Amino acid sequence: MSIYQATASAPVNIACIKYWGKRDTKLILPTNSSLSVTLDQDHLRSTTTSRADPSFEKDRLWLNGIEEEIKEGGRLATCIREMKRLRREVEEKDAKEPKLSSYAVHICSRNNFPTAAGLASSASGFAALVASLAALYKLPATPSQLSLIARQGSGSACRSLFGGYVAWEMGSSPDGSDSLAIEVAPQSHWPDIHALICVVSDDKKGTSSTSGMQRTVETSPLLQHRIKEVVPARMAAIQRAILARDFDAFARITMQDSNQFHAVCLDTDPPIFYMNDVSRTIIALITEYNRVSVANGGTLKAAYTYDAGPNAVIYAPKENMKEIVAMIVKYFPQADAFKDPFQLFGAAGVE
Ligand code: 2P0
Repeated sequence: MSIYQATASAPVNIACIKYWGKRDTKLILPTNSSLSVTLDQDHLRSTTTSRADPSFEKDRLWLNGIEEEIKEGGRLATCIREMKRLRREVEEKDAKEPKLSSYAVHICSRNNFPTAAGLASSASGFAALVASLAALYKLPATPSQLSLIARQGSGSACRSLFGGYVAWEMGSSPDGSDSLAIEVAPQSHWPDIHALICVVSDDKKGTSSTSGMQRTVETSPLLQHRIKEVVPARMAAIQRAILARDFDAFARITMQDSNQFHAVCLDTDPPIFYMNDVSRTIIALITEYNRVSVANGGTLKAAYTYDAGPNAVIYAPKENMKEIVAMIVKYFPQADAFKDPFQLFGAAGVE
């Protein structure tokens, strides 16, 4: 008897131009395009195994060993349904293909980073889920086509289907068929950029991204300015910076966009606060580090960015990382690796 099983992994991505706001909450269509860097597979990734078998009674999923409910009409169910639909197309084209689309699947997913580290796992998780089902079903789909489905699991997941530098184009079609991820440049184009993740707090965040961003869409006047006037120009500028390997421009845009994302959170009613005093102190440190470099005729040497939580991600050319880690440890002596309340994950190369 044949065994139908496949395993795939997908890394975490960290946005430089932030996704925040949906124009369609069911299809997960964003109010602006976004751009991210996919981190090194070795450090932070989800690995997922999917298995189809005629003896399975229903679709089931385990996350880090604990079974999660697959709610009808929910995001997991949508992704599994869409992948089975693509499998049916394969089966219709080739009658010899086993009818895997009619079997239930069992899916087992693990993160190689502590869930308690306060890092979003939904991006790598849904990307790995879709990639493992694509392998199981032997789909002829490109990463961009798969990103259309991962997007419906969690918006940011669509960007984890590619390594390197990735854009999520918001698209304009009401059915979401053009809201997908594309590769801006592979990691090999600019391998010199490394990311340092400073875990400031591993508390569960107070406001989830999903509900927070909807509140912002409903109440923030600043978001309207951001999506219409600011992001389109920034998307073009950061892609130019990446293609030219211009760290100064990349860093400037990344920090500006992190700041504006947190500004629209503050502009939300009631306001949303993701950064804390430690986060702001790291901003001050990086700002001073860059100021001294520029004052001495140099360029920006590091860029901070913060997602929906207090943890800092610092992007920098590899040659600056040692200095940056030394600086962080000097100002936060408790920042010894893997000790609360402040962990350093080490410099993860870009995947
Ligand atoms: C991003 N974030 O671009 C932004 C920056 C958080 C801040 O994508 O509702 O977990 O599942 O689509 O993908 C977080 O949003 O939200 C996010 P859903 P998701 O990385």
